[in-house]
Amino acid sequence: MNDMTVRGKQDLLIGGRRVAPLSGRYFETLNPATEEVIALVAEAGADDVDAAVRSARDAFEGAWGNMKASDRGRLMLKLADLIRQSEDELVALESLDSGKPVSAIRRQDLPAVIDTLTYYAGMADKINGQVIPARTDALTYTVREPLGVVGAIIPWNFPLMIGMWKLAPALACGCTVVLKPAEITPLTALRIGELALEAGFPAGVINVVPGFGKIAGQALVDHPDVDKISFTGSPAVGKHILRGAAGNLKRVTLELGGKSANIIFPDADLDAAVKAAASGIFFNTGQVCSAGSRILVHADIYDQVVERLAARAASTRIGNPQETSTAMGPLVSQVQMKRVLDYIDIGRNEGATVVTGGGRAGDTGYYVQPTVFAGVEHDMRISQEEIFGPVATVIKFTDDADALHIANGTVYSLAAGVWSTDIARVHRFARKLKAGTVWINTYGPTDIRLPWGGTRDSGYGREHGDMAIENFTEPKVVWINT
Ligand code: TAP
Repeated sequence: MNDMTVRGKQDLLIGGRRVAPLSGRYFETLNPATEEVIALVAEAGADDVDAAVRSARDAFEGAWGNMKASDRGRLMLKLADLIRQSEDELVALESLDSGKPVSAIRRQDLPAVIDTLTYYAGMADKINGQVIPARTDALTYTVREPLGVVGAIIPWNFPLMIGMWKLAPALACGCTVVLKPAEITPLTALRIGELALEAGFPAGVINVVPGFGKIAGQALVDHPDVDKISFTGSPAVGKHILRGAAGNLKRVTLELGGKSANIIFPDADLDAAVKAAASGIFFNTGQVCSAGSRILVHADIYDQVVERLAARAASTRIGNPQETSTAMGPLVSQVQMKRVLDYIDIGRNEGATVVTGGGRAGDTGYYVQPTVFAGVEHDMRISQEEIFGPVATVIKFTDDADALHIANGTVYSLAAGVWSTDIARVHRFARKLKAGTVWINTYGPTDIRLPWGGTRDSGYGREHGDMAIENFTEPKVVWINT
């Protein structure tokens, strides 16, 4: 399985057909576990993106826009069925392209994709306006109308799942989509687009344009006929998109990075806390926006937590992501591996201590050892900047005020965790932590029914739940004199 390649060139998906890019250019996508080429993928240029936006607009004005909401929901359920039936193929493809372990994709990503699709399928015919009794001489009410054409720009850390977080609510609301997957993980997005056609989605409802961010992504952001950009990725690109979207004042939602604090007090269940802290940073090789990358530990238990965390890190089963026993695969790319190794050097040079890990694992594939840094100070770069790799920074605190000061002391505010059995304390921390999600005595679970996102460098707006409906619709007031 690890040597698997994908047959044929992977063309764009525009207007219900697989088409070659107008430039004729293709790029290689690699298996990060072996560094081997698995497929040649079409590189969308601005003219291809324009064709995709036109086909999305046609579908929006035509077949999709005229379809009953309940029929849209039914098609989404059909797609969920086809995804379920294609589980083996999608799991293998996602793993080959991204290096994620098959066991994790099967346990987490695929079920989340199906859950997201079925949740929003059920919502398609429940998007209501309100009758608002503003006057006695008029009937005044609101309807929620779909925004139109959505540009979805997604990263490489959860290609299937984050793609569906954008597709499903957009489709439920009646929008059409041009999806730009990350250049290094384009394969499952193309396959989902094909499955949607098989399910019966009209041509042009879902278009997939793999390519480079600066070309295909930028063309979507600049396009005057795109009504909304839904983006997940880095704060730098997010801010750039927000500026670019001012061109036609398109709506924007941004899910960006994090440097989340996971705070452990001496009265916590330490077995559970250490286990969750390890998976909070090492899951998906640390390539998670809400990774608990700063583990804040009370001085009284600092040494024992560091020791137990290091033992867990050292026993992580790293290996071939296609094997079901593998817990941790490679990083997604050589660029990401270098970035993480550079940060490990920065941490050493700043004076923090590598307790375990600290280097590349093997010499083929983009593997980095799960690494635990102790003696980390709050103002060090490894404590402030998002590393996006399997690197835990363990920071000592002395009391509640100190913990809060450290936890809230970065430019991010996506998520945080607190481990304690003191009920007053956990409520106090839930209130005072700057984070879109606060986990108490757990770390990391998400659910499509709950709003997800952050503020400051973590993002702009919220995804998931019924809040996502607001992301893809506009209210309209109707005033009828009576
Ligand atoms: P980004 O560069 O932000 O890439 C995210 C997406 O945006 C990709 O599809 C990318 O295209 C596209 N993009 C890049 N430049 C663009 C532009 N000018 N206009 C429109 N789209 C553009 O992130 P990355 O390089 O993949 O990852 C870098 C860092 O981002 C990570 O280390 C991490 O800190 C953060 N990140 C956060 C998350 C979440 S979930 N919040 C997820 C992944 C990464 P390409 O295909 O060319 O990359």
